Amino acid sequence: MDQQDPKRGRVLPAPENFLDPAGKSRRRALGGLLTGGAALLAANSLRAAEVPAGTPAPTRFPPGVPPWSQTLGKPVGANPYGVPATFEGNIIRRSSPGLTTTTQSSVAFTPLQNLFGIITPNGLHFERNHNGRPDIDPYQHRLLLHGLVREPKLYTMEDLLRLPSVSRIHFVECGANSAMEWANPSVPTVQYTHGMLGCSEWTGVLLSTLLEDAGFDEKKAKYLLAEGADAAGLTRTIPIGFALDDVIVAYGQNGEMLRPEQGYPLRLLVPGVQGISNVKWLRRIKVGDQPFNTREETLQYSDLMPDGSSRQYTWIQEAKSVITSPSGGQQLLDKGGYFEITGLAWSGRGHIKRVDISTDGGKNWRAAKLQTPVLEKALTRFRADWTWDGSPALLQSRCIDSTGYVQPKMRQLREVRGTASIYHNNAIQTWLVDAEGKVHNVEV
Ligand SMILES: Nc1nc2c(c(=O)[nH]1)N[C@H]1C(S)=C(S)[C@@H](COP(=O)(O)O)O[C@H]1N2
Ligand SMILES: [Mo]
Repeated sequence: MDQQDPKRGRVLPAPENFLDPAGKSRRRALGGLLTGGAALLAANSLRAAEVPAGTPAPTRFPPGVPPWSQTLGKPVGANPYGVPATFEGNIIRRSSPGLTTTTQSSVAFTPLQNLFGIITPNGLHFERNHNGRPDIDPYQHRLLLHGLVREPKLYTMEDLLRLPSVSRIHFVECGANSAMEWANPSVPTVQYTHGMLGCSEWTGVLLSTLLEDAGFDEKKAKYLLAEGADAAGLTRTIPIGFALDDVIVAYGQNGEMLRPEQGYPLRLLVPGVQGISNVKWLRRIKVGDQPFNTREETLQYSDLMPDGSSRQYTWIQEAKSVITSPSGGQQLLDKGGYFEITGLAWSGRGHIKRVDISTDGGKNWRAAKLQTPVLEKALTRFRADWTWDGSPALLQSRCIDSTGYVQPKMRQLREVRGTASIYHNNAIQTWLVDAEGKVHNVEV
């Protein structure tokens, strides 16, 4: 592989301003390895492991016959459950220090800057819990379906695994994603601005299948209550329209059982709807005729408007996009030349129709290429070629979804929503590439 290949390795990864102690020791370990010929690795394979300051510029391969070409390799089966290469050990979920007062009611963000394509690897899917992560024995877990039904049902996991299944690719985005950015740009990297976002192939039973199985009251049923088996007993109201459309009672995530962090052994997957409604560790669904007005839809998860009123039941995640590379905290490796701009777009209302890119803060726009297939309520990867002239540039992406909705500027969103909001910030993100090639979170 030639490090001069313009498509690869022209962007250095973000410095880890927010590393936890474990991350720091990992960084030191990598720092020790990334010297001499290993700098090539830094240039080629990585938007990955961190390259320490002072690492020499990449030299052309080969440096000689490296040690790994001179010995017998590890046995097949050395890793019965595979893990990423040691050199990729710095690509991890991260918590933002000081953001939450406990580590149980907290969040760890997806490293969007390091990922390719549209699927979030299971070990890197963001994790947001209100009361810590329970460890559930699937043999003892039950799902109760009751309320306005002909016959209440109690399902075991075996029961659910025997029913007709679907597998669909959908994003999950926390309603509070980008919440820190309402007043001004405040966090340095895309991991923290947009990393409460993941996209997986979810497998399970359509909720409509279960509702029919229990004989729900088609005339009276208007809303469902979904409840988690964590000690938070987290509950959310789901309109029956969503439930009969595309909601999945999911047990699978990217081909394997759900990870404990994502709700093992069972979660609700409500495509396009804010994260909180995707109830994890799902244990109960009650069919009712009116909204349930739980704590998580009154005290929390409502939007305080400038006139003092409060928007309630704002389910849908509107169209949003962000450039993931180059992005905040990264360093461009050359002072000019070819770079690929790439990022993600998504809409809770349908699919992404177009993504436009600007490199001058929104004065001029051109269409990016969309990775196909473009899926409903899923992440869509976009890419655009960019030849940087070496002067400061303001990178933005703006998406349009299948309903014709155009992603707003921060200023437009604030005019309607004020600055007291937490949830549903889907504004255009700006990254400033300064003359040194350093990338910063800014607003224009
Ligand atoms: N039972 C339960 N479900 C839950 C939560 C929780 O704390 N308990 N957190 C919610 C929130 S706020 C979000 S954003 C999503 C996050 O899903 P993830 O952790 O799989 O990324 O789960 C939702 N489902
Ligand atoms: Mo959330």
